[in-house]
Amino acid sequence: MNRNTFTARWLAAALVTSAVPALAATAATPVFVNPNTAYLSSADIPAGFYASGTPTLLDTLEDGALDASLSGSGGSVLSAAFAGIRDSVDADDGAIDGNCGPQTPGRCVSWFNGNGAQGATFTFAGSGPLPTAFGLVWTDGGGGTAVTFSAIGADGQSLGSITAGGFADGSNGGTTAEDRFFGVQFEGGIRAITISNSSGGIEVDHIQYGQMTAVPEPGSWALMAGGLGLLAWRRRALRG
Ligand SMILES: [Ca+2]
Ligand SMILES: [Ca+2]
Ligand SMILES: [Ca+2]
Ligand SMILES: [Ca+2]
Repeated sequence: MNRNTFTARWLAAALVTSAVPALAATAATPVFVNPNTAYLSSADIPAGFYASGTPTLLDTLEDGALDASLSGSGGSVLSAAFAGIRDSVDADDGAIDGNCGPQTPGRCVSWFNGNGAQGATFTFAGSGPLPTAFGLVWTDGGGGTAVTFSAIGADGQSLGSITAGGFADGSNGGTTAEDRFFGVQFEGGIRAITISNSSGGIEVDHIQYGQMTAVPEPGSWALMAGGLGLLAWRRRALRG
């Protein structure tokens, strides 16, 4: 290795090293969360799902509408005015007490589709970068149901799916111990997520997205840009 090659390699290594501290672990291939524990409030978002620890958006639906940064298909918001069966995330009525349903007036809004096999799809419609972490909470479905959660990437490609089941409690009265978080992380960007049941209807809540890796601080970008400029200059110098 001659001196110039060594210098170029050192510069490249220094550049990579300078960028690393601002970034968390990455997922070059999609990573699906195993929905094996109950989700009773946003405190039950799996550790490490979002780089900052919190989502960019968490839509509890309690304002009666899906956030404008999302479009939803397959079902609709089941408002608090609906006197029938509703099944929201437990904490949405202000207390983690084993239920969140029509027994709490004015609270416990969810998303429902009577056609669980069609399921519910949520597509990012915001102006910023695509989410790299995207999820929701399954709150109700048929007792013997298999639940399938899938995702679509930036180019419309399938990012795969996960199927789980055995947690439905056979009640549609707003019980919450069965409720499960389904999510996917992918550093290439996630355009949409879909969840479906093998039978019966489906109900979901706490639709949410964010970033799985930290966005570099402005200072880090300046350092990286400066490093790239130096590397380009050095390469030109080597050719000259
Ligand atoms: Ca509750
Ligand atoms: Ca809710
Ligand atoms: Ca439930
Ligand atoms: Ca249930």
